[in-house]
Amino acid sequence: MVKRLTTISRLLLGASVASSVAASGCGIDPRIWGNLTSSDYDTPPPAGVQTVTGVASLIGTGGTVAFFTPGGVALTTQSTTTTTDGAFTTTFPATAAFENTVVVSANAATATWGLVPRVPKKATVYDPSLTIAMGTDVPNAEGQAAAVTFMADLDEDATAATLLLLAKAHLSQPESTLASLTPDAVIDSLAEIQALFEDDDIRLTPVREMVARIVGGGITTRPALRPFPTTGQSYLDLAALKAGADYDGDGTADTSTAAFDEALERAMASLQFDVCYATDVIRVVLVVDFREGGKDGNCNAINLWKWTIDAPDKHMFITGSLHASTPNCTADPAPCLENTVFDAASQQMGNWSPNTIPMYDDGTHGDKVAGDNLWTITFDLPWFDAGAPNARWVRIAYKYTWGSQGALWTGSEEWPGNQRILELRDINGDRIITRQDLYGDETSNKDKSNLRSPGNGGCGTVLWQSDLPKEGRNPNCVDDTLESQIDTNGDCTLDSWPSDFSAAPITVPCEE
Ligand SMILES: [Ca+2]
Ligand SMILES: [Ca+2]
Ligand SMILES: [Ca+2]
Ligand SMILES: [Ca+2]
Repeated sequence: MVKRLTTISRLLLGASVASSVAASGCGIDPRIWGNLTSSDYDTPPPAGVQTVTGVASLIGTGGTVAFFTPGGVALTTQSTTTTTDGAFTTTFPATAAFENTVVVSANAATATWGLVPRVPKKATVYDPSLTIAMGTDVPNAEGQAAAVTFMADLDEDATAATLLLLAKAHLSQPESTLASLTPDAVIDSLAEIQALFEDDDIRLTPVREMVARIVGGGITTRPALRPFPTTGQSYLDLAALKAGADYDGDGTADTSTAAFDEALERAMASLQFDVCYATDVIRVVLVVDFREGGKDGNCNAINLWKWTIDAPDKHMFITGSLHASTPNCTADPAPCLENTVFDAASQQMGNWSPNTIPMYDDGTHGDKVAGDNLWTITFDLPWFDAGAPNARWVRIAYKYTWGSQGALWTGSEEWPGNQRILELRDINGDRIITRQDLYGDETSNKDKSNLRSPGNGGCGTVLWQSDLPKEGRNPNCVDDTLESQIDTNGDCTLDSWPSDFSAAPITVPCEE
């Protein structure tokens, strides 16, 4: 795909971009480019990076700076070190959006925290790269720069404010993360905390003073606050305090985290926002991996082209509907769906018209990375909590097609005659249903003619997992009908929850 640059492309791009064209990847936006040059089909420029700069003056020179997703996954590519007076700079790939990123700057004795609410991805590769100073230029949803003055220096107060937001989500019921808040909600919440700090609000003063002593008071042997404690664990790591340390300032050495935990709880009660989830609708993210080399449930290589014929203009579609066995209020007791709701949801999924509902590999609609051949679609589907795992939940059926808009089934479908089935139960507690499938995998949730071998748990068909345990069922039937982990390293053992998507749960205003 690398071709010579035409004169017109040089004029359009300018010399600086043109000089980097040779190093770019294919697939980011070739159609736009093809139209511009009409006859020539040139490689577009690379998407490049967005730059984030910050200061951690308390940490000083030579400290570490680590970045984490709101759920606590380290973004190792972004990690860096501080230079003079704690300044740091890092870059994020502009092909994906990074929301509510947590920053931890540390030296041997202590650590301070901050938040970067939004690092946007580029809508097109021709967008200019941004440099985002943490305190002054955080882009909001409208793309305007918002000031988050606190974050100009990751000091004691930036740490306390970050702690309050992390804890507010973590300690909510059900437990959550800052992924459930929009970046603008985080920007607003930081402004709210800043106003409370400026007013010396007495509800926040105790925890604010404790954080200042813990991170800046020389009473620790190593960083003593945990940004991502496990359930039930304190944010304060008592073992990191020096012997005789007095973190609450009452003149006596502290031997428990109780004072800190109580102060944090009191401060959180002063914050307005709560995280509440919609109860009648759930976000469903379906990702299909169309890369060569995937292995199926028998650990055999998948042939993408067993039933599917390739052509230059093809891309990924999905079609499906709610599954007929979903509890229906005309026949089943509550919880159930009304016919009108059932029909509307099925329509949303394409209602089994092939090649009408496109999937996305352009970084939109929940797709994380453009051009990586992982195709994504997000549906907000009617939902209810059926309670027990062996109750019937909302169920969907679907199939992927590699086709052109409006084409018929033949030569575009994964396989003829069967469908994939999925029950909308949130197994990993993130309030999203995520399912990452391998295109053409006939050993997974393919319903009727399933090729999973008996030795790998197959019996020729798939049973709903929620129909377990039921008398008379073949104990050897695969029940791969729920969101599940995926195999990320090709060893045929499932190891990780899907993370190559960009979606947050559906939140609603909490009732008073
Ligand atoms: Ca004390
Ligand atoms: Ca993708
Ligand atoms: Ca989930
Ligand atoms: Ca694995």
